[in-house]
Parts: sequence; C-alpha cells; structure tokens
Amino acid sequence: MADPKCSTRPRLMAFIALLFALFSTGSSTAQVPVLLWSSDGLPALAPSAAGHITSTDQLTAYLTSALGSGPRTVVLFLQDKLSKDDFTVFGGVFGNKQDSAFQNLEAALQTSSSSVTLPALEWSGSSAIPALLQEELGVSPLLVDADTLTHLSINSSASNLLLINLPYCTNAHKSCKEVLHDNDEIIGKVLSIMKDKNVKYTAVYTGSQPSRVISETSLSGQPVGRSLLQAAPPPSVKPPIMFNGTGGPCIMLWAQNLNISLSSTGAWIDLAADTPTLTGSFCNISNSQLVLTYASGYTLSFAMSQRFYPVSARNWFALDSVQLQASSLTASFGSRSIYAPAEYSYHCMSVSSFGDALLFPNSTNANASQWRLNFVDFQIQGFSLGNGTDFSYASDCAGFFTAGIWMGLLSSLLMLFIFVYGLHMIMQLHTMDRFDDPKGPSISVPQSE
Ligand SMILES: *[C@@H]1O[C@H](CO)[C@@H](O)[C@H](O)[C@H]1NC(C)=O
Ligand SMILES: *[C@@H]1O[C@H](CO)[C@@H](O)[C@H](O)[C@H]1NC(C)=O
Ligand SMILES: *[C@@H]1O[C@H](CO)[C@@H](O)[C@H](O)[C@H]1NC(C)=O
Ligand SMILES: *[C@@H]1O[C@H](CO)[C@@H](O)[C@H](O)[C@H]1NC(C)=O
Ligand SMILES: *[C@@H]1O[C@H](CO)[C@@H](O)[C@H](O)[C@H]1NC(C)=O
Ligand SMILES: *[C@@H]1O[C@H](CO)[C@@H](O)[C@H](O)[C@H]1NC(C)=O
Ligand SMILES: CC(=O)N[C@H]1CO[C@H](CO)[C@@H](O)[C@@H]1O
Repeated sequence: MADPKCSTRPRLMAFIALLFALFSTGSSTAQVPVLLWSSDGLPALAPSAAGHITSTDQLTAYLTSALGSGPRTVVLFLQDKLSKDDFTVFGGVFGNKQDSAFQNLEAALQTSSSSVTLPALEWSGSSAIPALLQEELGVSPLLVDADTLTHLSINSSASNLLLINLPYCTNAHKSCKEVLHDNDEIIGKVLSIMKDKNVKYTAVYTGSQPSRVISETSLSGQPVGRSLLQAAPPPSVKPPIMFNGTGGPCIMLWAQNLNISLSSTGAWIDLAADTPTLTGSFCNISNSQLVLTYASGYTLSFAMSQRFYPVSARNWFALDSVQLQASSLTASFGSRSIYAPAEYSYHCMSVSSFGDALLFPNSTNANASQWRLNFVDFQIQGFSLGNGTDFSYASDCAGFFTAGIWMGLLSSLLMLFIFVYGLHMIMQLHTMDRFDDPKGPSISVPQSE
C-alpha cells in the first residue's frame, strides 16, 4: 500500500523547483567575458566605448568575419561560470604577476599573433556561445579532454569545433583559485597538444554563465553620478571636491564624513564640514594626487595610480595611499583592495583604518598606528572624468550582495518557506486517514511522571 506522503513529495519538490526557477529569472544585466585568440590571425575588433556591453548580434557579426573564410578549427574552453571579476580577483592584478591563476592563458594571449577580449558579452543562456559557434562553423561540437585530444586526429581541411568543459569553484575542498589554476593548466596542455599536432586553431575562453552578476545598468554612455547611489538624495547634497587639471576636471571626491582622530581614543574631527584648498594636487595619465589642505591645519592627501591589465583588457586604478598631516607630523596609510576599473569611480560606505579596515597604517611610521581615519559614504575618481562634472558609474566595495539585496532575498525566502510549510501541512492531512483504521496501531500518548 502506497504511503500518501511518499507520492506527494515529488510533486512538492517539482513545485519548489518551479518557484526557484521563477525567482531566479530576470537577471537582465548578466554578462560573461569572452577571450579569443588565434594561431593565425584574427580580424581586429572595432574599439568600443569603455564599459561597453557587447550584444550577441555584435559577437555574431564578428565571428562571421573571423571564421567565415575556409575551414577553421575552434577550441572552445567553456567554464561553468566566469566573470571579469575572476580575472581581477584571481589574476594577481594588484599583487604579484607570478601569483596569477591564469598564467598559461596570459602567455597564450601574449604569444598569439592576435587576440580579442570582450570584457562583457550580454549573457543570453548557457548554451548561447556553443550554439553560435556551431552555427558559424556548421559542425557539431566534439567534447574532448586533454587525454582524448592527444589521440584524436584532426582533419584540418574541414571545420572542427572542439569543446573542453572546465569546472568553476563549487568544490569545498579546493579554493577557487586552485580550481582556476587547474583549468589554466588544462588550457596550457590543450594548446601545446594543438601546437604539437601542427593544427592552426582559434581558441575561445568563456563561461556558460556569469559567476557574479554585477548590475551595470548605467553604462549606456552618459555618466550617472551620485543619483545612482542614493535612491532618494537628501535635498541639499554638498558638491563634490573637484580638482581641475590642465585638460579639465581630473579628480573628484565626495564623502559624507571625513572623520579623523589623532589618538586611539580621542574625539573625531569631521574634515568634510570645511572647504579645503587643493594646492599641491596634480594629475597625469598614470598618477593622480589630491591634496586637501584645511584651514584647521590638517592636510589629507590621496594618491592614486592606474595601470593596464591585459587579461581583464582594461585599465584599473588603485588608491595607493592616504596621508594625514597635522602640525608637521605625517601619518601614511596603505590601502587594501581599494581599486576599480579606471573609467569608473570607487564607492564605499565605510573606509576606515581600524577594525576590518581597508586602510592600514604604514608600519614605517609609528604615529600612524595611533591616528585613525573613518570616511563615511566615500566616493573617489582619479581618472577618466572626461569633461564631466559628475562621477562615473561606481564600483562599490560592497559588491553584489548589498543590504537591499539581502533584505529582498531573505524576505522572499521567508515567504517561500511559509508557503512551502503551509503546503506541506495541507498534504500531511492525508496521513490522518490511517488513524481511523481500527486495526492499525492505536495512538499512544506518553505519560509524564
Ligand atoms: C578531411 O575533410 C575533407 C573535407 O570534408 C574530406 O574531403 C577528406 O576526405 C577528409 N580527410 C580525411 C583523412 O578524413
Ligand atoms: C573645474 O571645472 C569645472 C567644469 O569645467 C567648473 O565647473 C569648475 O568651476 C572648475 N573648478 C575650478 C576650481 O576651477
Ligand atoms: C564623524 O564626525 C561627525 C561630526 O563630528 C559625527 O557626527 C559622526 O558621527 C562621525 N562619524 C563616525 C562614523 O565617526
Ligand atoms: C605622472 O606623475 C608622476 C608623479 O609626478 C610621474 O612619476 C610620472 O612619470 C608621470 N607620468 C607621466 C606619463 O607624465
Ligand atoms: C610605507 O611608506 C613608505 C614611505 O612613504 C613607502 O615607501 C612604502 O611603500 C609604504 N608601505 C606600504 C605598505 O604602503
Ligand atoms: C575638454 O574640454 C577641453 C576644452 O574645453 C577640450 O580641449 C578637451 O578636448 C575636452 N576633453 C574631453 C575628453 O572632452
Ligand atoms: C616618528 C614620529 O613622528 N613620532 C612622533 C609621534 O607623535 C609623538 C607625539 O604625538 C611625537 O612625540 C613623536 O616624535
């Protein structure tokens, strides 16, 4: 006799799966990066605006021109998930280059006669890129790994699409960097096999889906400033501090509070309340320095630099150090992970030099360990301001899971839980039939004492 509870469970699970599917759709701004390189030349890609999101149509047009003539062998490295942030976080961008998880990939991009990087391709489903390549080449993908590839004979007078699936970090026993490093080893191995076989190829590295979804809704060209960050801006927002270089505005800073304290227990002084002079500030193509001198005798300076990183195919700027000067004493603070794409601004709700801090006292100066900085609702941009008088899109230190998203996510999950629990309770009612059966076991009520 079937237990009624057992037969309802699959239905319940299917229903939960459906609900999750409904909840998880609608990530309209998802993008994946696409890296292409070739052993025998690729047509150049028209340069696009910074932060541009490539549409599937643009990629299709490019692939048609790149793969159109004659038989081609394409090696598609399809990782389960990938985002351009992976290159930043695991690519050793602001650390040691030797530390990068993408050494073989970087080497391949550098040694190939041509390479093309699309930092952000609009994501339209996990099989979109394999399907696109299949259509362009007119052949089905052949799923291979490094070992089978060694024994495979490739007919280079016909088109071939070789698909190599790579995992993303899901395994708790391996760090994300190790997974990406292992993938990079596979890429290196496959490329050397292709070289040994003397087959000309075009390689593509991309993800089935984004590993992180960062909303970049405001990249359409016109800079959207603070209004993006403050849904309901207070009526009188003070203007940002702006330094004009020789070619127009070049550094901008805004903060709700620039609190400093000259001892570990002393009172906070809010420098943002005063208007500083900017004497000593400068900016050029690679370095920017904003020096804020206050009438109260404090000088706060921010040093920034930008560099080009080939793998993420863009310039990144970093806030290298913050210096506080008071009555001939200087404390300098190094920064940790205060960086953003150079065409963006950097925003963080709290930048401080104590606790779980983004700024750390530079150990060469003993006084810095006593002085403290605490910047509230801080936004800075040292490059690529154009002639605008507003910040570019902000790269936020809080990342994807901001408080608002957490609140939304948690309340949806709570409602889902209540709903599923209610559904479950209703289904449980069937089991009561059993208690009407006089031949079944009787209900026993445990006696206390
Ligand atoms: C290679 O492909 C071409 C074109 O499809 C075909 O004519 C030829 O027979 C193939 N060669 C081998 C060895 O399979
Ligand atoms: C800097 O340039 C902006 C726009 O060109 C202008 O509005 C502002 O007054 C200038 N500031 C200074 C201090 O020259
Ligand atoms: C910063 O200083 C202002 C003014 O002294 C004060 O109102 C504010 O609470 C301080 N904020 C922090 C985070 O210390
Ligand atoms: C920018 O300024 C820094 C600091 O003054 C200097 O070291 C660097 O060479 C300058 N770069 C260019 C491209 O002018
Ligand atoms: C500390 O400051 C010194 C001198 O200003 C500088 O050379 C050094 O790179 C700084 N260290 C860090 C970790 O920022
Ligand atoms: C900014 O304005 C100046 C003069 O008005 C002009 O020479 C320069 O090309 C402009 N720069 C940009 C990036 O628009
Ligand atoms: C190295 C240095 O500058 N030390 C100074 C730290 O601050 C105290 C007073 O606040 C000075 O006496 C030290 O000379």
